[in-house]
Amino acid sequence: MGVVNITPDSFSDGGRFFSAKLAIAHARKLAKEGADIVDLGGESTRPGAAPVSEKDELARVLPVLKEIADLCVSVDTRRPAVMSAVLEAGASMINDVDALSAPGALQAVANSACGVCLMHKKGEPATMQQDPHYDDVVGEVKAFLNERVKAAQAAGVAAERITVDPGFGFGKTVEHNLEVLRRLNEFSSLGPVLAGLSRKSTLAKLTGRPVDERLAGSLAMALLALQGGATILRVHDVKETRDVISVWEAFK
Ligand code: 9MG
Repeated sequence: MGVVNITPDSFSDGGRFFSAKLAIAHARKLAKEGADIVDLGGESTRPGAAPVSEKDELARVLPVLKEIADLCVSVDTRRPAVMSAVLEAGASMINDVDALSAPGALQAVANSACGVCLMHKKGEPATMQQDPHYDDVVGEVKAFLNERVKAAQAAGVAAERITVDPGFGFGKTVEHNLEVLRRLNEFSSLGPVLAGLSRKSTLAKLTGRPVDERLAGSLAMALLALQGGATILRVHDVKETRDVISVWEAFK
């Protein structure tokens, strides 16, 4: 899954694709490099990011989606109205960092045949990195995801449409992220696992590198996630991650 942020303030690409034209070109480049899915986002979940209205989120995402609807496009959104509009416009998947918890979100997804990613996060993006605490991070994240999978199924979303994601960096310290990564295979009983570790701030803490120098760290994380059973890797550097997958598949 290749990331295309159509935001002026994304942490990982500094708003480089904040125009429909650039975002479309970037999505096509990632698909050519081997992304099976392109993940479009019109709202940054970075701590401190400026809030975006529903109208602006749609104005960012829809023109791009309409031009690349021949690709398998996932839309990263928390808003039911955005979900319905992008599914109508041809999106294949909804990637919700709120795990369909907004009123109407379960129904918006259940009314279509799309795939869905249910992600765990603790707290809200603006404050979630301020001293997050768990007694048992893997147990708590797993219990949350299990509850959300059950809620989605009860609303009419078939199990084979659901992917789960422990939400690396979303209300988790470096130690929490590493513990989840070490025990990633424990999440596979809930469904296929999506892992998003690319360029994240845990890498800043582990390597001391700024965001544009985290490729090697991101590739190491990708390999560890594959080893832990991840079936979708959400990444910025598709070409390089494809090589990691080739090596991993040959080794396996
Ligand atoms: C939108 N977004 C940013 N980071 C993410 C991650 O780790 N997983 C998913 N599913 N979405 C993410």
